[in-house]
Amino acid sequence: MKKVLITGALGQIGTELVPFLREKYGTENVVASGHREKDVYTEVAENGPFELLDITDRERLAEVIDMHRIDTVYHLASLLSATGEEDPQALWAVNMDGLNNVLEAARSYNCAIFFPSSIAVFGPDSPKDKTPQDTIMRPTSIYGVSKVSGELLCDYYHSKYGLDIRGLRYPGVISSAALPGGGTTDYAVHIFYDAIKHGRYTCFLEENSSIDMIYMPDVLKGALNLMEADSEKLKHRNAFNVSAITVTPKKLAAEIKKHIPGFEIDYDIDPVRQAIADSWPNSLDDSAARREWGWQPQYDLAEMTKDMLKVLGERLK
Ligand code: AKB
Repeated sequence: MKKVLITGALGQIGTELVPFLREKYGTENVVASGHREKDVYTEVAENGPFELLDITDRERLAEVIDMHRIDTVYHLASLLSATGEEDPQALWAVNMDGLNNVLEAARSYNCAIFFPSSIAVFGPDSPKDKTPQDTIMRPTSIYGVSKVSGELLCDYYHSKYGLDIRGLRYPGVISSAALPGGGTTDYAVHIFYDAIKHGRYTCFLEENSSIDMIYMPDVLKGALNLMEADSEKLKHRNAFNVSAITVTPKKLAAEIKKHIPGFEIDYDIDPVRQAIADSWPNSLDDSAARREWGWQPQYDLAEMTKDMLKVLGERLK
């Protein structure tokens, strides 16, 4: 049986990945970790093994891996694109020093690693539509710079030390259990909360800003399927484009309106996040993921919207 460590376990993805993997591998075999004192009092921490862990603390990371005999790390601890522009140095410390620590610990303890990358690896010079798996990557956000550097570092550790490192380039993630923190695609989550609570939403991106999205059940399934895929079949291993829904704020609002007819959207553009969004692809080509390990998302725009409104509606009652 696997022994898994999840870093950044209280974030948007971790909050749902922890119970998902505990269901699969057994609660005792999935160790969640977070860096804030208050993380100890969360459901994720109370329902199974939990360690306080600051990812920039290399010794503590090695101690946790050693103590729990970890063989697989889902390394989710990361700062996102908008937060990164506020404090590039803090982003570099968490995203790059943190990843470097994980790779070094994985080398010592021979762990497999899941590393989530992002559409942020692409920049204004990348093809805008159906951006290919392998193409020019010159990102202009510090977050994108860290993710493209992270992908290269993971490749290096695979070829130099033979570590089994796999990863996905996530587009915006839509989910109902935990809010995203400090991303450019956060509008696609906030819109649901405000639609349910207030019947209206003020969006910080322009109405026709196109960015791909993916719904949490597909995020979880994708990560697990990639980690369990036959390594012989993986040509790209680390950093597969994945996508499910190509959407703009205007299209998403129209879909929500089908369920909440009085719903209204208006716009108050945040120049920082708009500039980041403008530098990213409109849509991704995820055919390499489909071909090499059978990526097949279940949720399109209509199904995701229906499910989000139902699940979140219950939660916010
Ligand atoms: C962000 O908006 O920063 C993230 C991402 C696309 O990686 N959600």
